[in-house]
Amino acid sequence: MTIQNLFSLKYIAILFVSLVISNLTFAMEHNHSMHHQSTSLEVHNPWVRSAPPNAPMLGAFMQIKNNTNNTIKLLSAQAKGYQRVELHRTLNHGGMMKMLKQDFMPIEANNNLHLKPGSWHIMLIEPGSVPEEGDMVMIKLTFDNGFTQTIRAIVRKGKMMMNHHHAH
Ligand SMILES: [Cu+2]
Repeated sequence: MTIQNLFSLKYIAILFVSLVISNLTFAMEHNHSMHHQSTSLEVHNPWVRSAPPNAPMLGAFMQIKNNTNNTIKLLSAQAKGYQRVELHRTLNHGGMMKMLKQDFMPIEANNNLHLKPGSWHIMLIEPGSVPEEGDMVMIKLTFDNGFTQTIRAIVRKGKMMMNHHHAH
């Protein structure tokens, strides 16, 4: 084998390796841009139901979308200006609608959890002052995958059993 042949072999090898690397880089960049298009969790239409100025608590509602292949749990919610924030679910107990405190809210893989009146909700308890219609309430959500998100929920009117008969 001549020196020239050896050089060209080396050149081909380098060319091959650099092709593989550029393909890898492309794949990584591609994944990266995909990640930006759909985040693992999305929160849509957050709102707080308006209440009288002396209300001891307010309900917060939203849709949480899980774009991953695993169930994600909402572990807690926090809001400044409230003594306590709890995760609640309203359930029918022998004809009586009861609110029960939950340790977490499960958001199933590739699915939506709809927080709405008469169902899952976030309970904002003992407000320093009750917000008015049109106000924004900042709520920080903490999930079990380490993800946190602070959302701005608008205060607006809502019927007690809004969308109750709407099938999902
Ligand atoms: Cu409640």
